[in-house]
Amino acid sequence: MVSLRTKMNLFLEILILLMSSCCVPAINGRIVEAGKQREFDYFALALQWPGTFCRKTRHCCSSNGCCRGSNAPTEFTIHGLWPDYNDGTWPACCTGSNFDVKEISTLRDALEKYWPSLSCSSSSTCHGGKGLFWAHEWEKHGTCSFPVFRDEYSYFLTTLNVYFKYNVTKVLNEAGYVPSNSEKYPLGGIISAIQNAFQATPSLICSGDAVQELRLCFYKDFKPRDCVIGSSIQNDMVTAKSSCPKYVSLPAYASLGKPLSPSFLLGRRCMIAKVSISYLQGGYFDVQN
Ligand code: U2P
Repeated sequence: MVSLRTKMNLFLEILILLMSSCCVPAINGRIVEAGKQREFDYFALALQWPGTFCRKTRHCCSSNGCCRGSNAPTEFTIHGLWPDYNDGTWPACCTGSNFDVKEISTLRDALEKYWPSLSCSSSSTCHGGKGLFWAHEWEKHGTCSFPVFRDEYSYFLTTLNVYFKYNVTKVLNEAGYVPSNSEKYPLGGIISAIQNAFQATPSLICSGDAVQELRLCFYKDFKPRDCVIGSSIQNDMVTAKSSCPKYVSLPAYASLGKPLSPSFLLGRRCMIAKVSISYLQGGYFDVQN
């Protein structure tokens, strides 16, 4: 016969189990079940175009990449590396792992330059808090990239590597799609330039006619693949899954707000100079401090 004590223990264990596997509210109102999300299908590397993004900037602060005067980014910067499902949905906030900035301290300068926040507001994290843009991306997306990534450092390092290896800004510049506040470019031409370079179809997000974001997609081994599977995007690339019109712009970065103090900019130039990026075979790079 089972004693009352054993019954109580059993009850408590079940209660703890239920609580630890219960639903947690994720960012953007999506409800996810912690620990129960199936493995993702592919990665999307989301890149933002600062020329478009920074036009919306109303406030400046030192953490805002839009506010770096002549050091502001003039190429696509990283938004995030997102594990996605083929049906157009994605997992979010998959573990209880909190972002720890110390884990990426050796990557910090490279992240400031190539993965900057383009706003002054702090970002929501998975567990009800606010934090750095990187904290948001790691907790919301990075934690769902298991088993490809098991830790924060490799998530950020590999994202930088992939970003450098598939240099969208360079491909577009070489095809004649350069930042301009007067030119309009055919969306189909931009998509073709990426397809020719990487043998995969990207997806684009626009704000009006300005390109705001470009997403490159990858299999789990980081070989490029189409962002839209089973769609007519190859035949009807202009209308398929794009928020962009047929002709788009790539706005040039316009200097914002009050220029930051010379000492801030000097400090930044020194930091950036310390980041030496060298490609090793396989696309890995070293960040030397
Ligand atoms: O597109 C608007 C926001 O939805 C999230 N998103 C979109 C596509 C996708 O494949 N995965 C994904 O997470 C992004 O949210 P964020 O990471 O910015 O919180 C995207 O900005």
